[in-house]
Amino acid sequence: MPIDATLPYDDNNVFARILRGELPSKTVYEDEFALAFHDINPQAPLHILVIPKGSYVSWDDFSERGSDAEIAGFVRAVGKVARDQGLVAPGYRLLANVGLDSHQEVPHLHVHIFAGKPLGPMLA
Ligand code: IU
Repeated sequence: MPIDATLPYDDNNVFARILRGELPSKTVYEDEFALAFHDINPQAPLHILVIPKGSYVSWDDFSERGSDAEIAGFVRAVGKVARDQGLVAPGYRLLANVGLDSHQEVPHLHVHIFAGKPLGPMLA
């Protein structure tokens, strides 16, 4: 079910539980600001999610309440994950869903990295 991105942060969402180590994830990168792991239901040959360590519902919430250090750290982490995975030359796609119409399902900000094949034109 898609979530309403205007609702308050839910501490029991699945990505909060991954961050607390209560649920496993196939981690590919971690630093002070971000955790990156393989999506459990990949939609491309390589499908990684990058999440901020802070408690933010969506890109909207993060861009409004996140500190400059958190935002810079998170953006740099997304770029580093892609570089570390060797994705810059072949290319990759970033996506962040926000709320109901986007069909955001997990109420903790996540940036999808899709890669591993020509992805074709963007579909709205
Ligand atoms: P969305 O942008 O909120 O629609 O994407 C949520 C993603 O989280 C989706 O690709 C799921 O496969 C993925 N996911 C996951 O990797 N691990 C989980 O435990 C759950 C969802 I629940």
